[in-house]
Amino acid sequence: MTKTKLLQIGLLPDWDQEPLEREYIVQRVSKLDEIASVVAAHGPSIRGMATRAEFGASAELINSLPNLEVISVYGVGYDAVNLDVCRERGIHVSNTPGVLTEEVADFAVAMMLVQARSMVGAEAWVRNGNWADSGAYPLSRRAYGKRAGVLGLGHIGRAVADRLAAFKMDIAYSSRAKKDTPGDWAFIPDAVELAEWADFLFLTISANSETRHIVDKTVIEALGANGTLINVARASVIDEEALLDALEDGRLGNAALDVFEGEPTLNPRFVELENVLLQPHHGSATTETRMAMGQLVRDNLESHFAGHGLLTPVL
Ligand code: 8YV
Repeated sequence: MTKTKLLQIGLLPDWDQEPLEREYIVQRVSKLDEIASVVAAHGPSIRGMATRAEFGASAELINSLPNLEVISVYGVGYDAVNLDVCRERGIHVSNTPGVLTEEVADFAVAMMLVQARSMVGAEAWVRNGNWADSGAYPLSRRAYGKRAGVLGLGHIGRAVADRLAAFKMDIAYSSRAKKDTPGDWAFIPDAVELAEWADFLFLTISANSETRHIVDKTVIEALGANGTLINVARASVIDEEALLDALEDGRLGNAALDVFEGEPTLNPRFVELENVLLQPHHGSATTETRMAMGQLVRDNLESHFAGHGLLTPVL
């Protein structure tokens, strides 16, 4: 039987690459600027696409593949896939929800603790001999018992909040609608009010045109000089210029960020700051979770091409 041809955008670990190539003819591009030549050579014969969430699939790319049927996204976020064009063209889209929820929640909580307890600076203090030479490291800040605001109580937001509840933190959340939660969690729909209330504000909201820059200057200032902003969602949910300004002049106390505009290249202003924890978009990046994500990408493709529809459809 002739194998189906796939376009793969972004590199995948060998444990995904090998089974993918056993099943399909894979045209792989590691960078977006390599796409044009692959499309020119193979465009009409490509029926499926496997793409990493950060690369997605633009309208231009989708429209250059006239026989594309399915896009399987490696990641839960599908903000980089042009869903309008997929809808028009009847292209099916899947993502990898569920398998990364707990992992990203662990990571978000770890970022809070690392930042509150100044663990990065404290580690350097030990390594560079300051502990022995200068004595104790400056005091850090408490996390347990404080107020945690969760902006976006989807699966990941809920998993974060469940963990924070175990830290005896007060929980409030913002969501489109009130959710079924433990009775003492407060529903504060307005982002500014949530930020005003919170000591730690977690961003776990989906990125789309409605949530773009939902964390703007007003929200950042409401969180304030004693507040910490933790972003495991997408850079687009924050007005990054406003964030940098506020971190630089102390209107915002701290931030812990896993996502950046233009990543993997960062605005150089970030690296000058001592009150921000910078992480390379790796909230889901454990071997266990990445294996499960890769499996789900392949299972979705297999189910589609077997005529059974997608297992975790977005569209
Ligand atoms: C992935 C992500 O790290 O799930 C998402 O939406 O952003 C991450 O889990 C990344 O997109 C994998 O390439």
